[in-house]
Amino acid sequence: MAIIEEISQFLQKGRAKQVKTLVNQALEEGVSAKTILDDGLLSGMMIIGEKFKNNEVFVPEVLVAARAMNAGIAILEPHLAEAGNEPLGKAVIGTVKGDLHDIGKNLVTMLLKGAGFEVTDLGVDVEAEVFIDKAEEVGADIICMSALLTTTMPNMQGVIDLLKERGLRDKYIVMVGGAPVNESFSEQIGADYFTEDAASCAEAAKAAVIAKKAG
Ligand code: B1M
Repeated sequence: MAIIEEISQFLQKGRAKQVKTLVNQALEEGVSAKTILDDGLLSGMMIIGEKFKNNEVFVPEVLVAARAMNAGIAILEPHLAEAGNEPLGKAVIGTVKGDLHDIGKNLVTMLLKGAGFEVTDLGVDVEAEVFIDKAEEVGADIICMSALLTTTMPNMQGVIDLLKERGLRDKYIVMVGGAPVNESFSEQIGADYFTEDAASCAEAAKAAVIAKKAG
């Protein structure tokens, strides 16, 4: 589909304005929000990620591409998040301390909302105390943590350790994810769920909350 390829190309060039126009146009043409996201925005960002790894592009190019990605995602949000009225449960989410990557976290937020959760987004570079204090304040069921750097993954453990210290570990469902995170790391730090992508996270969150509420 030509328009999807164009979205990917403009994203890679960091042209947020064109990305917005084309995303709107694709929606008008009846292309599904999921196809635009997966085959246009995410595939463009994967190409940038590969070039970044190979030193073919650098932080400024990645930043403008990320800005274009977020601009496109913002247009898709109402189409991806079609929640009902009653919240299914409450979640707090953030990218862990030291980590500024937020695109994946924003996608997870959007799909959790779509699955019917009330979500408090704590942003990036979130201290362990903030995850827990906010979860207590809003009466969350789930604490969701995202990490994109191998150096910040251990900060997920920090949140779980602090939950234990405060005698709150069993009160929350703890979910982790992000490109370097995997099932065995999740088990090692004592999280409840690792999921690979935003859609699986939303599905698992829904099942976990329903199971928890059923006792
Ligand atoms: Co950064 N960066 N970055 N970066 N960056 C990576 C992560 C890297 C893999 C690039 C590379 O070398 N190939 C590398 C990490 C290497 C490592 O740790 N092993 C890296 C590096 C090194 C850095 C810096 C250190 C670079 C520097 O300054 N020298 C620096 C660190 C800054 C910091 O955080 N302190 C840095 C900075 C940046 C930018 C600011 C330029 C920008 C971020 C902009 C932003 O987020 N607003 C950026 C970007 C964009 C990337 C890449 C290219 C793309 C990340 C992304 O958004 N992907 C990335 C390369 C890559 O991942 N291929 C890279 C799209 C997004 C949808 O995917 O976030 O993985 P992702 O989310 C997925 C899943 O992981 C999952 O759902 C999403 C899909 O549905 N998911 C969850 C995410 N969170 C979840 C939580 C869940 C469940 C699923 O449960 C709660």
